[in-house]
Amino acid sequence: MKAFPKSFLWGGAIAANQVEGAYLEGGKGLSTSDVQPKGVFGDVVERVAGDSALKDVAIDFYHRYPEDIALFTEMGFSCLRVSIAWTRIFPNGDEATPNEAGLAYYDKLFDELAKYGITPLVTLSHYEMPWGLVKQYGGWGSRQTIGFFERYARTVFSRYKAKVKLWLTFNEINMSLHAPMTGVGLPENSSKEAVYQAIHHQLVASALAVKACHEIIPDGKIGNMLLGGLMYPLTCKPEDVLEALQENRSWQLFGDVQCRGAYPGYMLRYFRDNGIRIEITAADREALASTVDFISFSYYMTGCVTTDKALNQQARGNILSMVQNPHLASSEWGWQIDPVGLRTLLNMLWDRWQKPLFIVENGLGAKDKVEADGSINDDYRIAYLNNHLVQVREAIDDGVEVMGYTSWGPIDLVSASKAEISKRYGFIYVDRDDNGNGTLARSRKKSFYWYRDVIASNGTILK
Ligand code: BGP
Repeated sequence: MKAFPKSFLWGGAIAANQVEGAYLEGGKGLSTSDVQPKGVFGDVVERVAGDSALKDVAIDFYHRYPEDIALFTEMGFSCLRVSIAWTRIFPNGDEATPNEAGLAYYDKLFDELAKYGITPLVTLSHYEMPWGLVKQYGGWGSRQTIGFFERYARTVFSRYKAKVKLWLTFNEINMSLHAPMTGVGLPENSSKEAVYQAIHHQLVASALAVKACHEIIPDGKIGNMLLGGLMYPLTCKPEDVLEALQENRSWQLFGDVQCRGAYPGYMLRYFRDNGIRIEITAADREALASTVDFISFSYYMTGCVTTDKALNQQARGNILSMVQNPHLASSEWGWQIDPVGLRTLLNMLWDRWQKPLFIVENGLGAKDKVEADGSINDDYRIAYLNNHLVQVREAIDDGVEVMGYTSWGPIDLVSASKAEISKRYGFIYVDRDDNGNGTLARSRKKSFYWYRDVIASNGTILK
């Protein structure tokens, strides 16, 4: 009978810069997210006294986490994916010693999770890095940033080794190709060579974090995190099929390096063909040999590619550009909804790397309507999640090893792409609008009760 394994982790995923707020409290430094008030593709706007942005307060998780974790517990979460804001620990990024107030904050957060038996899954860097490192060193363009990151990773591994056993290195590491400021701290108009060099530094840093985690937390596990950007050929024309293969390799590259410990031949050819010269030292090669224990990824949509320019009507997700699939419907934000694609992707990743998989983001961003009696009937969200989870169960039945599922944004939060809150993902509604108005009060949507029942039944009520 098709079923989720007993050990399957159920929960939700959030990121510090999209929920915490308190952007200057507890000695925190400015991050790239703090200077991109309009989201990951937005311009950099230097902060000046008296200015404000939606993310400065976000949903005030920094202060309200006990209430929110109690609500997650009510839904039966066994896992919560969070990220540590690097700038709470090293405000400028290059300090010799960490900021104790920042370390103490995450101690309290992890203790709160432990109180309810919720396993934390912690991302070291989710769409933010110290702005100080960008300004003074050129972000990941500088080799020195590898050392700063390793110091940060070793600091948090040592501090939380008894509390956190599951870690992720960089959120959607492949997105740097599309949003270089958010990904690697480089200006949007940077050359391909500069971006790939910065990505190389980040891949080395990721591998050094894997090594450090294994040394410091022998019973821990550390994974990578990919934006699972599955692309289909628009037609069966051989050129389209080849195009899809290459497009998928543009993100699989990251997994290939992180799972196999070296650059694949197709990438070396890409560098050669495009005149891209990357400095890869002998020490880098040695570092890359530390490979991840498991693979995590986000999944929201799929897209198509073709070599036919006339058919190139662009559809856009938050990160990737793609051609529309005539067989799929789209969300209000134009993301093409494809539950079956999740089964395909899980099988594809399993076949390719043979490492356990963790779906650490999936969900539907939608506008919710609060009824006069305060209820929110988000049947569209329930349908989206149900249909995707059914395909996860199919993949498990196919023999794919899946560790767990954390839906994106179990509580409404500030979106990454546009920095708006009206694009809601939550089971829990937060009373705040795009202009920052609202009480920040939390309330349960219809999907809250549905997800609670899914978890309680370990997925058997899915249809
Ligand atoms: C992923 C990011 C998340 C999250 C999600 C939804 O790419 O890892 O941080 O925000 O997308 O995207 P958005 O917030 O733009 O709707």
